[in-house]
Amino acid sequence: MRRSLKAALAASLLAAIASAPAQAQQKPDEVLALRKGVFQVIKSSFGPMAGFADGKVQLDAARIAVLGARLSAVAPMAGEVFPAGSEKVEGSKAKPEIWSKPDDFKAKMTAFQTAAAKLADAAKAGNLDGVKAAVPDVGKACKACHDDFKEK
Ligand code: ASC
Repeated sequence: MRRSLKAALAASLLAAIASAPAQAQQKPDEVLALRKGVFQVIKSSFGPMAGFADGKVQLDAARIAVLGARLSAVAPMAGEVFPAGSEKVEGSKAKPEIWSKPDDFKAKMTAFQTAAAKLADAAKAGNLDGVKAAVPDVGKACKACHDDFKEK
């Protein structure tokens, strides 16, 4: 293949990828797998820190820093795994209110991300008292969203 043609094809492919709305090409089972995966990462990061704050789980500062970084890295994805058109994905506990009350959903996601970032900052600094202090707001943010937007 001619070099210029190759370059043109590569450029048009990149342009197509860049202009496609996020996840537009995802199949329903991929949407659900990613959604569940994101929340599994959140749970497996926050859960141990919540246990630590409750005195039920032993963790050292290095591990807490890893978990905090992981939580705050993936937290922004939580709002991205409910794309338009995925309202009726089979096997999901997502309530229709996610799409019918987008401002409320977004506000609760933002509150979660803010709380997660605060927890991650304390974790990164090795401030274990700060971690303990920051855990409840993250838990409340999880619950606030689940109460309104997740089926039991
Ligand atoms: C967790 C977890 C949740 C939240 C929620 C907080 O560790 O898996 O869904 O905390 O229970 O209320």
